[in-house]
Amino acid sequence: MVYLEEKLKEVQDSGRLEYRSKALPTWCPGCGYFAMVDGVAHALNALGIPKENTVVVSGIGCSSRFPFFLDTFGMHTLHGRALPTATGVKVANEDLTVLAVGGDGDGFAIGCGHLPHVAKRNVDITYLLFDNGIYGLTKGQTSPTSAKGFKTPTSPYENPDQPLNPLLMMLSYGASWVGQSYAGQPDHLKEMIVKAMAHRGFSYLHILSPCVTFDKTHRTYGNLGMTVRPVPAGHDTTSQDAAMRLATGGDPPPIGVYYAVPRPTLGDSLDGLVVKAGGELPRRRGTARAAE
Ligand SMILES: Cc1ncc(C[n+]2csc(CCOP(=O)(O)OP(=O)(O)O)c2C)c(N)n1
Ligand code: SF4
Repeated sequence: MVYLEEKLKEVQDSGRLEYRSKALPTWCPGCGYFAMVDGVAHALNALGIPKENTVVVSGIGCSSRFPFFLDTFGMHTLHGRALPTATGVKVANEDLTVLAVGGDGDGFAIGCGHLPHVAKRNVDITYLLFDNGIYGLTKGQTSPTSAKGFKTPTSPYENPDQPLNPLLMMLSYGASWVGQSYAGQPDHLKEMIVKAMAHRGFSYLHILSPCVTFDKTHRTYGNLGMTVRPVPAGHDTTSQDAAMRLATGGDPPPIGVYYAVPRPTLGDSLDGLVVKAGGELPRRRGTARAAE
């Protein structure tokens, strides 16, 4: 009881509650996604980003209910379409802090065609990908990141497919910030969301997250708790080669920052075109950011 009271006081004193909506998450008890709500509220508070300057865009899935649980602006769009919508929001108003969120099905199945473009253009948004290795909302079909051999309600004779490697894909598409975290380590998750959001350019944070209802055998807290390990000390986050080696090293690959390099954003390129065409740049307040 004393522990709970102390925890409640810590949350009340932290300023994070200001970013939470009155809607309570409707996820199954124990779902990894709860940690993401607190993680984003923490990051917005830590970076001093006003909630009225923040837009959270999602697709469809259990994970994509996310915008309801924050007291920011938000859009719950179509399945797989969080990234193009988030790109449009950012292009329309560079002053906004824009987050895209969604599941492995939303991002790497129906929405997969958008990934290379948002990465190569270096759109200045953060993409939080909640990877539970399954379609949760539609009751447990295999997803592009499901393990080979995984038995689900819709693959009772085992999944015959190899999983995709999202970290390797995002690195090869040219994302300027790539990292991984785990919902079962909320302090690490908070720190990584802050780092991803502080990056100027496209940041991709892959978050391993158990679906406690439809996966009792693979991506469980028990299994992840025993296999998740940190990125080795001394890893060079400016080396794409080193980051790719990390992304292919282990199941799961380690948690931490893989790659972080500065490069002009889509907004910078568009500004350049406006100047070339003799136009006038809009007046901007500038997005609040902490030093990387
Ligand atoms: C165009 C379209 N196709 C299919 C669906 C059905 N559908 C809804 S959510 C979903 C997959 C959700 O999986 P994921 O993105 O991994 O999210 P999770 O529920 O696991 O968080 C699917 C196939 C849909 N809503 N719209
Ligand atoms: S079905 Fe799975 S992913 Fe969806 S809320 Fe429940 S535990 Fe989370």
